[in-house]
Amino acid sequence: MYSQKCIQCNAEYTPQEIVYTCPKCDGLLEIVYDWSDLSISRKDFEGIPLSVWKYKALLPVEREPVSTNEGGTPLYKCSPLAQKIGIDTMYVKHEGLNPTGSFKDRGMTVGVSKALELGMKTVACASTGNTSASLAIYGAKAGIPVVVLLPAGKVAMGKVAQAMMHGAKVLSIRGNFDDALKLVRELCDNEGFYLLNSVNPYRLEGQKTIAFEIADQLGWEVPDKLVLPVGNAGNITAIYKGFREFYELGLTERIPTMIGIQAEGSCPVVNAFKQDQKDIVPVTNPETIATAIRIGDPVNAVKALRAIYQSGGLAESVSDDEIVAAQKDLARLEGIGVEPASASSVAGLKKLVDMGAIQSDETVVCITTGHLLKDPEEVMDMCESPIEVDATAESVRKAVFG
Ligand code: AN7
Repeated sequence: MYSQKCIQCNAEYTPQEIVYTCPKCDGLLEIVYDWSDLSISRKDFEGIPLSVWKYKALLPVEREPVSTNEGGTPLYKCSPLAQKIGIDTMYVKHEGLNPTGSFKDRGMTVGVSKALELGMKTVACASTGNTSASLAIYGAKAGIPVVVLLPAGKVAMGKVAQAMMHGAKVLSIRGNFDDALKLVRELCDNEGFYLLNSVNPYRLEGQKTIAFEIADQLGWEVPDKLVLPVGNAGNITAIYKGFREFYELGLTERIPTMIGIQAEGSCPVVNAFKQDQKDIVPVTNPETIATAIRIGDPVNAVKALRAIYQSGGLAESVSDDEIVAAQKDLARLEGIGVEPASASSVAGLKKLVDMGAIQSDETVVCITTGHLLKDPEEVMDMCESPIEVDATAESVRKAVFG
């Protein structure tokens, strides 16, 4: 049993109602469950491989899901990187190893399954890239049309390639992500398309399984600090909800502190946090090398700030240079290849350790949200180019030894 509940006025809507925000007060909606009849213990999860659908009992889908092996991502213990940053114990949960190379697949397997359950005929989203790539594959698997609106010229190449190849209708909007999101919301309202941005509360239910998996992978312990990039602010909300639910079900003993990281040129949530505000003032011209989180008016900001305040967490910004340095550290010290937005979590951790906001004996999990191959152009700009040489042993030797 579950319903869609407004986080502002507490109005409740049935699972079948197509509402993305509260029709009464425009507040954000959250899926709330009545689990009074549910008896669940750690034993119920033993011996079952990790995946989003391992936790089906805690997800709002009744039908056979539209699924393609999402979730079950590794939690790497990172010793050289931890040492460089100056902490004892650090893990990286690499969400870049999902089917399309980002955490969005967790949300889309639930969201597109729900779209079919609700009888929706077309699904749509605005995207900085990863959401569109993910919606494209789940739409393809579900056999329904997909429409995606992207900010023209600001989406990493790998992501556009995925949306195109999997058969989505790809529109390039002459505007930024925030413009595209406004337009797709209008399109969905007017045409009856199902909106699968993270304002849709069902999508976030899939993403909360990141928290479930971390607890599962750490033997039902939770870390002290959870650090992740924040763009449209859905994922931080979802992961906090997941940790809260495990705690409320008695599966874990506490909830980690949630730490959101944004890029300096695009940090409305950080600004709000630093001024002790419950909502953001949008940033009008967001700019960062981390195009995935180039978002000035995050739709889930109110939820994200609640997650941060309720967990005793914080929000911090990092520069593009810090992001690229962290991306190289992940790649070269740990063999973990991520796109720039993902590296902001590690850049943020480093900054917070340097500032004394995270202590060296605290256990930290950083989420890396998307794979390196999403944005090959950024790599070409930021790394030394291949050295072209003649096909002779001598010129190869010269190039290697200088
Ligand atoms: C790699 O694809 O918003 O704070 O349209 O692709 O939940 O929005 C992407 C977001 C972090 C931020 N890391 O997550 C989109 C989109 C990567 C991302 C985020 C995104 P949210």
